[in-house]
Amino acid sequence: MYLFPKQISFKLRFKPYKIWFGKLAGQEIEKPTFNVKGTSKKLKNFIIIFVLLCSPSYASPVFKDFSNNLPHHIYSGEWNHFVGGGVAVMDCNGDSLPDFFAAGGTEPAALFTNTGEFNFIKSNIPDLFDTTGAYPIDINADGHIDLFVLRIGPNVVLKGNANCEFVDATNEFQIPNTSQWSTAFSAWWSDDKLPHMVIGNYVDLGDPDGPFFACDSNQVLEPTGDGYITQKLEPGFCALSMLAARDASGIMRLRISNDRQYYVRNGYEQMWDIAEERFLTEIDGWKKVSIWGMGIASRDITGDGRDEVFLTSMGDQLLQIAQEDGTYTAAPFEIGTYAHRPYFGDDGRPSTGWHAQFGDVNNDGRSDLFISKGNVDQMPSNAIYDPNNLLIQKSDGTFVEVGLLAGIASKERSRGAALADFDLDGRLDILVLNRRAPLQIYRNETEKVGHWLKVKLTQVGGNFDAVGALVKVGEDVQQITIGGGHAGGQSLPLHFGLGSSTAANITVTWPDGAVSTHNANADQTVKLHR
Ligand SMILES: [Ca+2]
Ligand SMILES: [Ca+2]
Ligand SMILES: [Ca+2]
Ligand SMILES: [Ca+2]
Repeated sequence: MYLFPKQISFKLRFKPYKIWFGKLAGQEIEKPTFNVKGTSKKLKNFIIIFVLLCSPSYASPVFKDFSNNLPHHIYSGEWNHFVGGGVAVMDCNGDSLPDFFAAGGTEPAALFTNTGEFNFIKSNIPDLFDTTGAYPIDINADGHIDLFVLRIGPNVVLKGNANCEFVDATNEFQIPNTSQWSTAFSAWWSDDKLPHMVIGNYVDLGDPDGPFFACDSNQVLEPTGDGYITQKLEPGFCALSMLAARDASGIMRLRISNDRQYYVRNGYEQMWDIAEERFLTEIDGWKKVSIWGMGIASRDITGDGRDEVFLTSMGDQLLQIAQEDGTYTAAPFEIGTYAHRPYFGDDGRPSTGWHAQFGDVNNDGRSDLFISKGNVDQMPSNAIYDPNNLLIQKSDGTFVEVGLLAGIASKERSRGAALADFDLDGRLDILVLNRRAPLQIYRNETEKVGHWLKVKLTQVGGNFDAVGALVKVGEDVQQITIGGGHAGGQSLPLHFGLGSSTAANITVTWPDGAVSTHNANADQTVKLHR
């Protein structure tokens, strides 16, 4: 959006504009490259101002609604499908176009194959009911993504092939029968063989005193060489999201975000040390925080290499800043991410947040944040009209809401979602799965965006997609993880916004600690294999 003053006073306005745009873009303003020699001073100044006004401000993302291109699919069901509704995004046929699996609740789960230009077709998969979500993971390291499908009842592993054809491989992969109300998932590799997988469970449906205050235990699936054994992870506080990642200390730990059901049991957010197989306590600097945890997003936004953690909830959405001493501190309110109530409309009741994800939607080099929102169902304490958020990070590190302007403010009860580049133009698009309403997809059509780079790692051995690796592009570091979000995740190349940079240095720390460095021109996907 450009605001031209009615009368431009060149002398007075030149500097403020220069400063304003420079600050907004977070970089030095480039001098105009055309020849202004010989033009009058007044005209020269006008040309410079015009160029400055037309420089990329990266400030106003524009999305176009392509939901009508999607075959019909909703997430449905009664109270036991108030939570869940995740999407898993991956390329399951090797054409680079992201495809996706969507949970259906009491409707059958569905697989959508991306045929290009924002067209999707429903593909055949085994009939699966009572699904809550799914995470892509290549369990057998054959280069084809598999899906761990979360259900109310036995969870299912679908084995993928080169053509988006999935078959039930729960028995073939010797996955134990875990018949609970599963709502969260994460995974990591402790060696070069099979992954550890962890399942977060919600309410214990077998508890005669339930459903309230009857949180089930969680489970770790531990590889034994050729199959798995299960180990209970207790206490469980009704997990709705789990993420195994390097924490603020740089140690691989499992963060568990827990829902409100635990309040009577004095529950709290949990952090489990993977190597030591124990929960952190106050002695470790793990402060007890109690929220209505629904989803986890994680990304370094302060530039110190430590990932911040964003936790969706009811009312305040909580951003925790990773500290140098390995602890987390709640971000100041002024940061602009609390998003505690609808940002427009006249429903002033608190918001309900679900999936959250960081991603640089304008490629200016700063991570932005998408949050899906929606009432549990008809909960009168919370907003019914609760639009999804798109928070753009400014150069000073604060965030500003642009959801309405960008065209992604939906009135539906949103649950799972994904920021992913569905048309491979380098701009992150948005997919949203809704409770009792059709799927939505929005194409990012922002014209003035920065350069970008995507990085995809693969390696030989049991951890084909190099989960646990760190990828540094310029000064921006991302981890390759499985987990987080709300009931769904993605396995896609990492996306980096580069701002005005037309090339970047890439440093990869592979899961075994080996480091490799690379150079790449901007605006492409770099595939690194070892
Ligand atoms: Ca594809
Ligand atoms: Ca596989
Ligand atoms: Ca950005
Ligand atoms: Ca795109």
